[in-house]
Amino acid sequence: MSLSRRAWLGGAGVALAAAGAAWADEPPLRDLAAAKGLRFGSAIGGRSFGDAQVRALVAAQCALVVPENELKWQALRPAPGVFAFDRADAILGWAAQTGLAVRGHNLFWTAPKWFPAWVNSYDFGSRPASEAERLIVEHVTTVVTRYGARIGSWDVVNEAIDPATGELRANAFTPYLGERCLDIAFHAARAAAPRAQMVYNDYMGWEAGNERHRAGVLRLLGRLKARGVPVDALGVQSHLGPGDLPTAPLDRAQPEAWRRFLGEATGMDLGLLVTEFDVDDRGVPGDVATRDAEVAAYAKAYLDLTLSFPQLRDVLCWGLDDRYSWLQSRSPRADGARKRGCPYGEDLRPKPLRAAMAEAFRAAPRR
Ligand code: 9MR
Repeated sequence: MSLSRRAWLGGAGVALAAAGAAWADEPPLRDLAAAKGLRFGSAIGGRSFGDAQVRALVAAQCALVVPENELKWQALRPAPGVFAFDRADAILGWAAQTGLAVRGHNLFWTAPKWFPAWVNSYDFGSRPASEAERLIVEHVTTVVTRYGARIGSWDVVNEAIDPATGELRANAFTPYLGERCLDIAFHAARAAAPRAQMVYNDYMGWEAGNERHRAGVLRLLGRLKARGVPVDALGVQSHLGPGDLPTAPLDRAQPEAWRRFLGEATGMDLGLLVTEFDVDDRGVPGDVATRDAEVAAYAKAYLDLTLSFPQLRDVLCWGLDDRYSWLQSRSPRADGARKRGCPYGEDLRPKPLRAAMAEAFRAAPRR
C-alpha cells in the first residue's frame, strides 16, 4: 500500500471515530518506536498546551514531551535574580500525571536575541569574567536542581555555531569567557543532575547549504570532548526544508554528507537525538495531496537514514499538529496556504507524514 493511501485510510478511520477515541485505529507512534528501542515524543507548550485535544493527542502518541518555550531564559528569567517557574511547572505537572517523560530545552541558547533583554545589557562589573560565570552557574544550577530526577535529558547548549561561518556565536558572555561559557554550562548541569543526559542541540541539516554549519558543529564537539566537557549526545533538531533560505523545494538533501556527519559525531562517542522534527513545505507547490505526499516521502528518506544509527534513541516532533506549529508564523508560502509540516493536521487527523513516521519506525533496526 502506498504511503498516501495508508494515510487516507487512517484519516477516514479517524473521521468516523468519536472525539476522544480519534487515534485508536493505529498503534501509537510511541509503541512503534518502543518496539525498536526508541522513544517518541513531541514539544508542547503555550497555546498547544492550552488545547485539551492536543494534550490528548500527545498523551495518546508520545512517551515523552519537551516544553516548547517554558524552560528558556526568556520564559524563566523576567529579571536578574528572579525565576518564574509557573508555566514550566504546569507542563511538568501534567506530564507527571500523564506518565510522560520530559526533556529540558534549553539552558543556554547562545544567540543574543534569545536571551532576555536584561542579559544583553547586563553590567558585569569590575570582575566581568567571574560575574559572567556566576550568572550562568546560578541559572543552570537553579533550573536543573528544581527539576532534578524529573528531567532525564537536557539541551544544555542550543545553537552555539553560526551557520554562516561555522564559528562560535557571540553574546553577552563571550567577551569575558569565550567558548568557556559553554563548558561552564555543561559542568554546572552535570553537577546538578549527575545522571541526566547532557545534549548539544543545533539545527545543522542534511540539505545543501549546511556544509559550514555541520563542519563547525563537529569542530565544536571535538573541542568540547578534548577539554573533557560532559557532553553526552548531539541533538539534531531536524527542521527539514529550506531553513534560512527564503524558499526552496525539497530536493536539496545530501544523504552521504549527512551519513558522514552522523558517523563523525557518533565516532566521538556521542549519542544522537532527533529533537525538533518537522518539515517546512513552503517550497512545495500543488494541492494538499501532492504536498503531503512529497513531505512524507522526503521525511521518510531522512528518518530511514538517521534511524540507521543505533546511537539514536529519541525522536521528538516540534509539535504534533499543524494547528499550533511554529512553522505557521515563519516565512509564509507564496500561495498563502497554511503549512502542513507536522504528522497531524489542523483538524488533528493523521496525515501522510504520520504514516511515513510509522513506516520509518517499523523499518528501523532494533537498538
Ligand atoms: O517554536 C518556538 C517558538 O514558539 C518560539 O517563539 C521560538 C523562540 O523562543 O522558539 C521556537 O523553537 C525553536 C527552538 O527553541 C530551538 N530550535 C528552533 C525552534 C524553532 O524556531
